[in-house]
Amino acid sequence: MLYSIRMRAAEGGPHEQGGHHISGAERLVTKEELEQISSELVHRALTHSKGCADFIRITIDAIPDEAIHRIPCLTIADEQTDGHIGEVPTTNHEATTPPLPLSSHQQAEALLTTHTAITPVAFRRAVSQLVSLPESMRGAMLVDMRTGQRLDPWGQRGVRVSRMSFADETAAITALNAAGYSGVHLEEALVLASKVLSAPGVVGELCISDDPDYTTGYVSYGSTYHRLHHMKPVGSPLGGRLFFVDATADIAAIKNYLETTVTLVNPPTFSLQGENHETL
Ligand code: PML
Ligand code: MG
Repeated sequence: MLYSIRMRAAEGGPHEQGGHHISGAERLVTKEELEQISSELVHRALTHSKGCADFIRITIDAIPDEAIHRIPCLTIADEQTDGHIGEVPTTNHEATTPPLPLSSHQQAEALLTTHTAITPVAFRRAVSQLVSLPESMRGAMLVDMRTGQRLDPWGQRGVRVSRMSFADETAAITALNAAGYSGVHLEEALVLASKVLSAPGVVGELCISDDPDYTTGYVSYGSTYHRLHHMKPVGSPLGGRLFFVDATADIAAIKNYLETTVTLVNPPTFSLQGENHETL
């Protein structure tokens, strides 16, 4: 029997009463792990770079074995960018041989629009909606992959991906470390991104962390997760997630799957081992 343990924390009161979101995290764990993980999640809420929580809610539910859905882990790719975030007006990429790397947002656009049906117009419109919000959303925005129009009606809450974990966290972290990857941001994002792309109708994701000191984000599509550095300025608390979907997709079914289906992600696999990809 596994237990779902979920933490959400805010400053200035509960989220429902206007509190400012500080942190959210979760795991699927055994009974023996519950006390240790609860204490780790409380510690995280009290020491977060976004502030010190004065509201922390921990929810624990037992999960029947037959409710558990297993999925593969996305494969990690590290993308080279030129160290800038967006447009770089002085660089003429066409005239340069070999071509210089793109900025992080240009590379994100190139990856998603070359390998999926997401259009450049949709990418730009969706990213501009995300980065012009006054405050980060708690969940993700669902956007039309052809137009970039927001499709979900859930305001600042959006869709919150929940009830997921690595099937064997020790094996997953060992495999990540052996390939030169470490850090809770990457571990949790890889689980979440794997679940997101397993939802019917989702063709791609873009993520910018809302943690002020963490500027690495990613795009994902198919079976791959592409890490991108410098996705926002250091110190910015603005981030979020965009899930690109086909306009004909069933938005309520996607939300229901992402929020409620209990999902275990198999450990990641790597073809090349041993490079150094230090993360926070
Ligand atoms: C978050 O803070 O929720 C997003 C973390 C993105 C991790 C990207 C990476 O390091 O691969
Ligand atoms: Mg965060």
